[in-house]
Amino acid sequence: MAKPETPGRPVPIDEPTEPRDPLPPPPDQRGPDYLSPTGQPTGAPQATRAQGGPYLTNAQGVRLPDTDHSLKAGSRGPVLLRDHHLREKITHFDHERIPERVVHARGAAAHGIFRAYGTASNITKAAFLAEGVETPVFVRFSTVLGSRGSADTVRDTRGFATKFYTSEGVFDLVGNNIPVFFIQDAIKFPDVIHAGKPHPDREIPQAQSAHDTFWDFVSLHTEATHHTMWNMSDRGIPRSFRTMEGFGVHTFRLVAADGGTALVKFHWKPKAGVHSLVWEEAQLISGIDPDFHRRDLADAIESGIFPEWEFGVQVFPDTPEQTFEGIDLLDPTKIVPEELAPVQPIGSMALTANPVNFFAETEQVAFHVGHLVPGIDVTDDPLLAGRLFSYLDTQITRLGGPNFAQLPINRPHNQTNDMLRDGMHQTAVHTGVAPYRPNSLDGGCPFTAGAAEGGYVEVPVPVQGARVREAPPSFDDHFSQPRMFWLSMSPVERDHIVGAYTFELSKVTETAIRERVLRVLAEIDAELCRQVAEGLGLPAPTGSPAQVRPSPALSQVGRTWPTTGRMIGIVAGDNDLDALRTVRQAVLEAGMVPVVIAASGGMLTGRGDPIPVGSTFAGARSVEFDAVLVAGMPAPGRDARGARDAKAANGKAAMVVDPRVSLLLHEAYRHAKPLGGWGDAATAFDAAGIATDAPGVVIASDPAAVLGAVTDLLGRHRVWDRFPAT
Ligand code: HDE
Repeated sequence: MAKPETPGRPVPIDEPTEPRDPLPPPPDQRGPDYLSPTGQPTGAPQATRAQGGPYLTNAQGVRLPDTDHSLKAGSRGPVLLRDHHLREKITHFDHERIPERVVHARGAAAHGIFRAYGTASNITKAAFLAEGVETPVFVRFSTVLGSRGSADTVRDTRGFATKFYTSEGVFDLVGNNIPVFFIQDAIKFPDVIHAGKPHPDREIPQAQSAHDTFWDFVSLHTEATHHTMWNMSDRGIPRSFRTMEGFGVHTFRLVAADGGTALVKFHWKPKAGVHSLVWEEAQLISGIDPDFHRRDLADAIESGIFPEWEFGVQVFPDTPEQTFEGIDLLDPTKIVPEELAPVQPIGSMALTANPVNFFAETEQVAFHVGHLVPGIDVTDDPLLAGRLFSYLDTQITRLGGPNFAQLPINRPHNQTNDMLRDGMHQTAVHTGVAPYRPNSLDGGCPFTAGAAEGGYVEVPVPVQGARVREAPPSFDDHFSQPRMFWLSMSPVERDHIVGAYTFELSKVTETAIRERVLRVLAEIDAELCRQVAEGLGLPAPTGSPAQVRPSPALSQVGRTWPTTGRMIGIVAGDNDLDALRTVRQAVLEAGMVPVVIAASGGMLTGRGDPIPVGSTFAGARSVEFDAVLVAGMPAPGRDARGARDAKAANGKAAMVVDPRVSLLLHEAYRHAKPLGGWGDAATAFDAAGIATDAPGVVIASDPAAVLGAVTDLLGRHRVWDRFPAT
C-alpha cells in the first residue's frame, strides 16, 4: 500500500512486503572507488556495508520515519519524555564503550590461515599440527602500557596473541615479541604494571617506560634486567608488526599420540625479517602517524601483501629437573640460545584479511593461556600459573559477564556442547531439561571423551613439595643472560642500547634511581655502564659481570631479507616521466609500494600516461618510507615560501630545491635509510647537505640500476655503516 505524501517531505516509496537488499544509491550519492594502498580498485566488500535492509528501524524492528529530530511539543517546544527512539538511541550510545584491557589496551588484529608442515607430529598429537592441516587464526598485536588511543611506535614490548580455531577446539598462544618477561612469579604482575603505567597523580607519561616508577621497580627487582635490556634494544621499537618475532615465552609440554612428552618453547619467525625503527624516527611517528603499525598491517593485507611467519619450536627432553644445558626451563626470564637448541619449523601462518568491525573482532577477542587442545599442556612456570587464572577473570569485567565465548570472534569453529548456562549476555537458547551429567532425561548425553575420543587429558605429572612462598635458587641469576644479549649485539645495536638507557634515565628525576640502574648495568658490562654513566654525568660503578658466550642469533643485523611490502617514496616533478613510470612499475613488480611525492596532488602529466601522485611535499614525511628515491629534481612547491626565501639568501642548490624535500631527504639519511636518484637528483642531495658518495646513497644515470642498488640495500633494512658505531 502506498504511503500518503507529507507536504515538504521526500516522496515515500512503497514498502516491500519481503526484506530486500539496500536500495542502490542514486548516481550523485555514490562513494568514490574503493582503492587499495597500491592504488588497485578493490570494490567495497559486502561486509563493510552498514545497512542490513532498506529501512531504518529501532532495536525492536519498528521502521522509523525520522532520526534527526526529537519528538517535541511544537517545532520550538520542549522535547517530550515519551520519545522512545530518542532515549533508545542516546542510551545505547552512552554505553558503547567497554573497559579497555588493563594491559595491552592498544592493539590491531587480522584474520589468517595457519598451515602445518607435520614436522611436529612425532612430539604432539595436536590435530592442527598434522601435515597439511589448515587452521583459521585471528592474531592481535598490541603494546603493553599505553591506553587504547596511545601511539603505536612507543618503546614497549609488543603482544603477539594468536587464536587457532582448530578442529579440536580453540588453542590460544598468547605471546610477546620479546622472549622473556620482567618477573618470575605472577604475584608481582600488579606491581610491575603499576610501576610501568602513568603516575597515579598526574596520569603521565602515557605509554612510556621513561619515568621514575618504572626504573624504580626494575632496578629493585633485578630479575627484570633481561626483559628491560630487550626493551632498550631495537626490539622495543619494531618497524612493523610484520617484522616482529613472536615468542610463547613460557616452556610448554607437548604430548605425542603414544603418550610421550617433550618440553618446548614456541617461536614465530617473520618471513620479512626482524626489523626496527630508530628512536628518533619512532618518536616522530608518534606525532605524525600515531596509527603507524595499525595502518601498516591493514594496508599490507588490503594490498595483497600478506604478512607471513614461520612457526617453530625449540624442543627439550622432559626430564624431572626441567632444565636444558643448565638453564631452568621454568624461569621466564631466561631463553635457551638458538645455537644450543635450534628452532625447528612446524608450520607457517599468513594474515590474509582485515577485521571488518574493530569493536566486534579486535576489541572483543578474548585470549586465554588456558585455551589448550589435546597434545599441548602447560608446565609449572609460576608466571604461567598466574596467567591461567588472570585472563578468564579479566574478561568477565571487560566483556561484562561469563558468556564472552559466545561472541562471534571467540566462538570455536568446531561443535561446542558445554553445560554452561544463563548469566549476563546469554545469547544462546539452550534446549533440553538436563544441563547436568550423568542424566537419564536427555538420553544420558553428552558423554565424556577419553584420550581415544579426543578428550583433553592433563599429563599426570607427579606433584610434591612443601608449601612455601619462595623461588628456587636457579631463579637467582639475573645478569648472565642480559650480558649474553649485550655481547651478541653488533656495534650499532649496542649504540642504540646505550642511547635508549641514556634517554630513559635522563627522564628519571631521582638520582638514587639512576645510580641504582647504573649498578645493575655494571653487572652486565663495564663499557655499557661507562657510556650510560657518561651520558648522565654520573660516576660509573664497577661490577663483576659473568663469563658468558654470545648468541649470534639474537642480533637483527647482518642478514639479508625480502623487501616485499616495503614503502618506496619517489620525489618527482613533471620532468622525465618515462623514467618515473618505469621505476614505479618496477617497484610494484618487486612487491613493494611506490608512493610518488610531488609538489601538489593529482596527476603528473607530460609525455605518455599521467602518473598518480601518492603524497605531496606538504603531506609526506620521511618516516613513512623505507627508502627514498629522487626522480630528477623537482621544482619548489607552490607554497614553498622557505624555498623562495632561501633563494634570495643562498646559492644555486637552495634556489631550486623545496625545503620540504631537503627535510625529507635529510631525515631519511639520518635514519640510515637507503637513498637514490637519477637525472639531476644530485642537486637535491646537495641542498640537503648529503654527500652523494655517502654510504647508501646511490646516484646514477640509469634509474633501473639505482632501484636495483637501493633494493639490495633495503634487503639489509638500514645502511648502518653510514654512521660507524662508537
Ligand atoms: Fe598478559 N594479560 N599477563 N602476558 N597478555 C593480558 O588479558 C597477565 C604476560 C599478553 O591481545 C590481560 O585479555 C598476567 C606474559 C598479551 O587481547 C590480563 C601476567 C605474556 C595480552 C593479563 C601476564 C603476556 C595480554 C589483559 C603475569 C607473554 C593481550 C587483557 C603472570 C607471554 C592479549 C586480557 C590480547 C593480556 C594478565 C604476563 C602476553 C590482565 C597476570 C608473560 C599478548 O589477563
